[in-house]
Order: sequence, then C-alpha cells, then structure tokens
Amino acid sequence: MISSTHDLYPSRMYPEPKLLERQDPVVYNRRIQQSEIQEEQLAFYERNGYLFLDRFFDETQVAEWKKELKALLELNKHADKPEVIREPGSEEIRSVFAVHRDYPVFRNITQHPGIQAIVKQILGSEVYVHQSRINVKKGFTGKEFYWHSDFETWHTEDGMPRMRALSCSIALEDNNANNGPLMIVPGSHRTFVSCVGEAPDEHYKSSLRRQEYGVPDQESLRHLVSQGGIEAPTGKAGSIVLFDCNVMHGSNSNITPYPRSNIFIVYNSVENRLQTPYSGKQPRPDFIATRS
Ligand SMILES: O=C(O)CCC(=O)C(=O)O
Repeated sequence: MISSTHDLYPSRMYPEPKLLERQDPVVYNRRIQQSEIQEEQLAFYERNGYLFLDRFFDETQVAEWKKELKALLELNKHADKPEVIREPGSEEIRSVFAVHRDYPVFRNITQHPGIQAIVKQILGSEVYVHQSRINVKKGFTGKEFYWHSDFETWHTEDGMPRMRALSCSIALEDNNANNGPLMIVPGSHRTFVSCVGEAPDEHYKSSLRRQEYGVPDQESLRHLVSQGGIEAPTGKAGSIVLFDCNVMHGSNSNITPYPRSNIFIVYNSVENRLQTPYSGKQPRPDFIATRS
C-alpha cells in the first residue's frame, strides 16, 4: 500500500505522469562563505541545476585515483557482492557502490575541503555522504544510463524528504562529446516529474543495471528539453560536475575506444535525513543509501 501522507513529491502512484513545481530552494545559502566558487557560478548553479569546474583536480591526483580504480576493478572482477553492479547482458563491471565506505582513498575524496566547502555553501548546512559509486563506462561496451532525476528514486525508494542533496561527479578520464559524457537538461531541476508505474520489491537489483521504473515519460522529457535544451559538460580528467538532486540527466553508451570512468559522490544535508520510503516498501540497503 503506497502512502501519500505529507508527500510533497508523490511519484509512481498516479495512472498519468504529472509535472509538479519544486517546493524547495536550490541554493540554501547565497552569502558567499568559501573561495572555491564565486557568486556568478553559484547563480549559474541555481539557474541551471549544475556547475562544471574544469580541472578541479590535477593530473598527479587523478593518476593516483586511476591506479586505485584499476586495483579495485581487478579485485572485484569476479566478485559476487551487491556493491558490484554488472552491465545489462554481460559480466563487465558497470558500477561499484559504497566506495567511500570500503576504500580509504575514495573515502578521503569525499572529505576534500574544496568540495566540502562548495557543497556546504549550496546546501547551507553540514552534509554527509548519502551514496558513492564509480561508474566504469568502458570503451566500446560501456552502456547508457537512461534519463532520470536522482531525487525521484531517493525520495520514493529511500525516503529522502526534500530536495536538499547534490551529486559531485569527478572525471577520471577526459570526458568528451563522444565517450558517453553526462547529459543534463538545464533548468529541469525546478520541475518534479511524477512517474508512472509501481516498481517491484527490491527494485534496485534490476534498476542499477537498467532503470525501468522511476524514469520520466517521453512527453515530460520533450517538454523539459524544449524549455532548457541539453548540455553535456565535458573536459579533462580531474574536472568535476556538481548537479542538483532533481536535475534531469542521463548518458549514452560508449562505443568509442576511450574509456570514461567517473566517481559520483552524493551529499545530503544533515537536515534532510532519510525517513520511511514514500513507496511504502522496504528501504534500500545501506550501500546505496546511508540511513545512519
Ligand atoms: O555515469 C553516468 O553517465 C550517469 C550516471 C547516473 O546518472 C547515475 O548513476 O545515476
């Protein structure tokens, strides 16, 4: 039974999709209190729902993380554990979750002072890591991520009450127009797409390989794209993209020879802790959604 009590962003409970206006701020603290980003960049984030910072990390730093990633992938090549997600239709690794919990090097990245300062500026409070993962989009065979708002899932399946979270994607290789970079619909973070279709129990077991529930319908997408277009922020390894929890995004398959691995760190405000999932189903496990 799906509950709609105090649910500002109901989804997967109506027979038709709905476009709902965002009820929450995008930037929670407009008074600049750090030196990593300036007022115009903060305003860009507020307007568009994302911010791209070219070469935020230098080559030496990235080289160290790539070495760690290589070791991590080797370690998990045949691992049968829930944190390791395989590509649909093959045994290749698509994502590795909870890297901040299981690997000290990646835990340290989540605490990087520069990133923390920007995130706290935007979310206007202390923050914690809601989720971390590395998406390994291999050359030739790395598969797409269909359009979605992260918040739709975090709200419905994890019980995240309000839009007060964001992702930081760190490029470990150059992201170019062809190797399946993140695509974003600017301005879409101001609209919540209430999706159609009740997901099965333990939906995450299939959705992390290929998401079918909690994805927007084509008409809603057409509308959002007609308003904001599509941007694919690309740049050298070490660049970062910060994006709002409700911005519509996705990415294409990578049929080029150029691999594209990105670390995703999701920060949530400590004032926005998870509650009972709005779907009425069991919460997803901790490796996908930190509850404590
Ligand atoms: O790695 C990508 O290109 C997209 C990732 C994404 O949207 C997700 O993991 O939710």
